[in-house]
Amino acid sequence: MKLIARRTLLAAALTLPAFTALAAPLTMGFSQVGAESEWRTANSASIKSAAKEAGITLKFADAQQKQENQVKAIRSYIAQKVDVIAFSPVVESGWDTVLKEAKTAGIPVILTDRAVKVADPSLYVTFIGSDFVEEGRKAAKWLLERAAKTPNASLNIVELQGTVGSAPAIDRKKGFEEVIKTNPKLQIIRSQSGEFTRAKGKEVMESFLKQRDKKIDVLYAHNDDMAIGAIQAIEEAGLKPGVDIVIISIDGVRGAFEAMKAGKLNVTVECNPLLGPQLMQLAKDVVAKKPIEKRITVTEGVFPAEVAAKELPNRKY
Ligand code: GYE
Repeated sequence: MKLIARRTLLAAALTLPAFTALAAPLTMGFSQVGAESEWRTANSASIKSAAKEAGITLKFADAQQKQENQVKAIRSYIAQKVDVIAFSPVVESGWDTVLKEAKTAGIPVILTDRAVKVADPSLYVTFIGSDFVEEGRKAAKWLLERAAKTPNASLNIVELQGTVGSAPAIDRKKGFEEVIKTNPKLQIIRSQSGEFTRAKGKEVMESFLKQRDKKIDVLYAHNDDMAIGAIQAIEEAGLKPGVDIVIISIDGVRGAFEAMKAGKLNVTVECNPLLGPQLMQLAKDVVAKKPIEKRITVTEGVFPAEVAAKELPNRKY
């Protein structure tokens, strides 16, 4: 018995260095936008659990919606010589310098969720995330169909935009406008940023409601959290959300399904935050120098209030 044990130990010791070299865990530095919404909470949880599952050592920093914090985090990941950097850029522009620094250090960069505008696309390997322009179009198409039922009525729309300069705010506005302009009866009468948060969504909706020059028929919110904040403002103003004001939003988080079940939200366009598992696989492929697609999109649906009760138990975020 003893002999066998000693032999096994010896064998293990002999193979140990090779084994350690092979299994050295990959290290990823991840810079997250913040914790501004239900979507973001689900996204962060997905990234953390997928890293664990994939055996990847994750260094994770929350930038509290500030670009300068993201730049700092990326620089510290470069200094720590991580194997791969992944980040969700809060805004589109202003990344050239720091991404050049990562490139010079030989550290590959993966964009997740939001895109950047850089002069040299070789500054990142790939971008995995939703098609936000398409989400805006889907939101508007739902409204066009609804408007077709009352062809003579004009509809005044107010818009709660996401974070100024962010890819989802720019693209969701663009896609929505592109489709609604096909019907001149649909007009955006006010549009302001609610920074993707409930608190700001409520505050901006309150100010929209106070300006009594025009009746508000429709609210288009770039995410569910702002819509949920706005619902509160609408109720406090003595109006019925979902009835007096039709409400359209994007993400498809649990809170939106609950609001739809309660008849306070009319439709949500899905934007899937569960990007963790795909991101970890990508990181491994990138480090292994496998060929990678430059753009990886996510397939998503549209959920009107009529299906909310049936769909709610199936929701994963
Ligand atoms: O829609 C919003 C979040 O970038 C897709 O950011 C993401 C957006 C999401 O704060 O809720």
